[in-house]
Amino acid sequence: MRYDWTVDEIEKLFGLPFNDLMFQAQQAHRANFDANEVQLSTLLSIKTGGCPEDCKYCPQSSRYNTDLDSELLMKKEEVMKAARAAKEKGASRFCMGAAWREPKGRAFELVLDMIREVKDMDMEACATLGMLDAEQAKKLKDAGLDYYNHNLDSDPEFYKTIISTRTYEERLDTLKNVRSQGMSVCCGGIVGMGEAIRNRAGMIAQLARMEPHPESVPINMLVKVEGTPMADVEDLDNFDFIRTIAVARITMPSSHVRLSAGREVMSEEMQSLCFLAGANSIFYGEKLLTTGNNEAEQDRAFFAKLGIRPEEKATPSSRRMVDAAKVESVQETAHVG
Ligand code: SAM
Ligand code: DTB
Ligand code: SF4
Repeated sequence: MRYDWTVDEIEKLFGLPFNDLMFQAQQAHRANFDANEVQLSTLLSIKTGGCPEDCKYCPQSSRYNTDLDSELLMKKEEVMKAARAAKEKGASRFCMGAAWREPKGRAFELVLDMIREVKDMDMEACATLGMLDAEQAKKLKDAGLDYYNHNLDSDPEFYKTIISTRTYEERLDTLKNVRSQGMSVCCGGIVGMGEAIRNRAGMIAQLARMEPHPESVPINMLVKVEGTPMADVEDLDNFDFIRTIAVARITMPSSHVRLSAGREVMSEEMQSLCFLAGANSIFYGEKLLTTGNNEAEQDRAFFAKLGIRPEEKATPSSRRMVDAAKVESVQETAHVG
C-alpha cells in the first residue's frame, strides 16, 4: 500500500486518457473487492439546521437564507424507528448527522445513548457531529461507534475559500482523535464547488497520504441549494466526477469509495460509470441529511439491472477471514512469481 502520493502524481492520473484511467481503477478495485458488491449506508439528520459554521455549500448553516428551519435534537424513539426501517430495507450502516460545530453537554450524552441502541440492533453505527477532542472520541468509541465521518471537503488551498470558521488543521486534529481511539475513519469531500483539477488532486493527496487510509471515502457531488452562496456555481462535467472516483480508487485501493451526495440528478448510466470507476458504497434511502436522494426501491431495481448485490455487514470474524485470505493469496502469488 502506498502512502506517499504527491499532488503532481495524482494530477497526472486525472489527465490520463479516460479508458486507461478506468482500466487502472478496475484493476485496483478487483484486486481488493468483489466488483459486484456495494455497501449501503442510510443517513439520518438527528439535529437539523441552525449551525453556527459558515460552510458555503451547506443548507444547514444559520448564516444563509435557505428554506430550512432549525430543529431540536430528535427523540431517541424516532431515531430508532428510522434505524429499524433502514435495517429492514437492507442498509448495513446507519449514520447519524448533526448540524453542530462540535457536540456538547447533555445532547452529546443523548447521542451516545442512540449509538448504543443502534449497536444493539446489530447494525454498523456511524456519526458525524462536527469537531471532536480526544475525550469525546473515546466516549463515542466506548458507546460502540464503528465509523466517524468528518470530511476534508477540498484541498487546503480551496478550503480557505469555502469555510472560515474552522481550519483545515482542526479537521485533521479531529481525524487524529478518531483514529487514535481505534474507530474507523470516514473522510472525503465535495466535487463541483468551482475548484480546479489541481485542488481535486490536492484533496485526494491529503486522503491518500493518511496512514492508514480512511476506511470509507465519500465523494459528494455538490448539491446546489437555493440560498447558499454556492447555489449558482457552474455545473460540473460528469466525467470530472467519474475521474475523481477513479483516482480515489487507484490511490486508496482497499477503501470503500462512496458515490455520495448528488445521485438524484445522475442518470443510471452515469452512476454505473461511477461503479465501474470503483465506487462501492452509496447512501441508501430517500433522504440524505436535508436534501433528497433516490428512492430505496428505485435503487434496488437499478442494482438488479446491473447484477449488483448489497454488501453484508462485516462481522469482526468475517473481516479477519477476508484479511487472512488476502495474506494467503499474496503469499501464493509471491511463491509462484
Ligand atoms: N456538521 C458536521 C460537519 O460539518 O462535520 C456534520 C454534518 S455535515 C452536513 C457533513 C458533510 O456533508 C460536510 O462535510 C459536507 O462534505 C457534506 N455536505 C454538506 N452539504 C452538502 C451539499 N450541499 N452538497 C454536497 N455535500 C454536502
Ligand atoms: C458525506 O460525505 N455526505 C453526507 C454525509 N457525509 C453526512 C451528507 C451529504 C449532505 C448533502 C446535503 C444535505 O442533504 O443536507
Ligand atoms: Fe454546519 Fe456541518 Fe453544515 Fe458546516 S457542513 S454548516 S459544520 S452542518
